[in-house]
Amino acid sequence: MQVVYTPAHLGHDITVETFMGLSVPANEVAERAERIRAALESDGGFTVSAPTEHGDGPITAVHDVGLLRFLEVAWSEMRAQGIPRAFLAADTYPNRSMFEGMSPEAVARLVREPSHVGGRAGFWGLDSAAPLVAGTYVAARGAVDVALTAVDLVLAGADAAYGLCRPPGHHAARAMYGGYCFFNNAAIAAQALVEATGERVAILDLDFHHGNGTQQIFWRRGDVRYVSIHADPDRQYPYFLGRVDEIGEGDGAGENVNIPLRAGATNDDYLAATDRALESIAAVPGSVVVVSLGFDTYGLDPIGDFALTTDIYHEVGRRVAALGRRLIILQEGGYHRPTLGENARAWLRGAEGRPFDPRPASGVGPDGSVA
Ligand code: Q9C
Ligand code: ZN
Repeated sequence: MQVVYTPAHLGHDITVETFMGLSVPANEVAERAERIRAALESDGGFTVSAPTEHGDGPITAVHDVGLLRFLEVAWSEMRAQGIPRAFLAADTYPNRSMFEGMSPEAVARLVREPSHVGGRAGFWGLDSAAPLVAGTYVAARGAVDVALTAVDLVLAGADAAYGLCRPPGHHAARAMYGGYCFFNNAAIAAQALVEATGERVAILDLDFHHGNGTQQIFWRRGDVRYVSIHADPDRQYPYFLGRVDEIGEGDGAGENVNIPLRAGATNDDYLAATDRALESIAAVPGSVVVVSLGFDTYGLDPIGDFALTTDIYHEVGRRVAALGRRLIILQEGGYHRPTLGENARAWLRGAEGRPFDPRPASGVGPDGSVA
């Protein structure tokens, strides 16, 4: 399988994130993508290539141009405003109750992006878990180009392509970044596929977290079906979206399918959910599926609470490929660094119909024990 990767992600070299008001070691670090690249290179069955530049057009096809412009200048703005922080995080977020009683028209007219960069980050941001550093914008643009180049490979005839996107994307909405995500790589890819093929496109989101951004972008769209398996938002980020009764509206009514799972969800729970998700995708016409692939469903993931093992990723990849549709597979989350490479190798080999040949992953045994 062809893999698209760019070292541009290395510029998003974050070391800490904010969690409930405290600085903690960052989860979404550069080592993640390097582990996956190294594992795929050592497999011998993958060819890694660089993305090509696709410009602003595909980004503003799904994102507010204001978000693009903010992310482009946020770092230099922070410096220009004399704020000597190691990373940019918001000061104040516009909680929806701040505007209670105001008509939607009044909110649109009166509430605007401030000039203070801590206010601007609150205006465009969802949470404090997406620290922005000097190289973030270039890295996020690189991840978009990785996704779009994977789309190009499939449109040129490949059955499947894997985009090693970093930073990830599925929490980023039309006019919002957050949850380690800046641009929604999968949504941008799906939109490009709709435009190129004229067909309906499905997005299968297998990250541990609900892809609130992708859901938001296609909420009213009848041409893109979003199907997601994730932790119940009652107990996990993003908390405010991801429930079963979110089915879409207007042309999109019935096109949004959320499958929330309990804490401790097992391989069997996950395979049952996968089959339901695949049934929903098989029910709509179309020849391409964008997969938002996360390994934070893994049993040892530091921020997830499912119990999946490496071998199940091989089976999930196999079942997704058995849909018989072309696949654009894009990396989202997954934070247990020692096993990321093996989990990716297992999934992608499954999707190609190749057997999995487990290798010890950096001293971590198949049961998760650390040597
Ligand atoms: N204690 C993705 O997986 N909250 N994003 C983390 C950790 C933010 C996850 C809290 C999680 C965002 C792409
Ligand atoms: Zn996640």
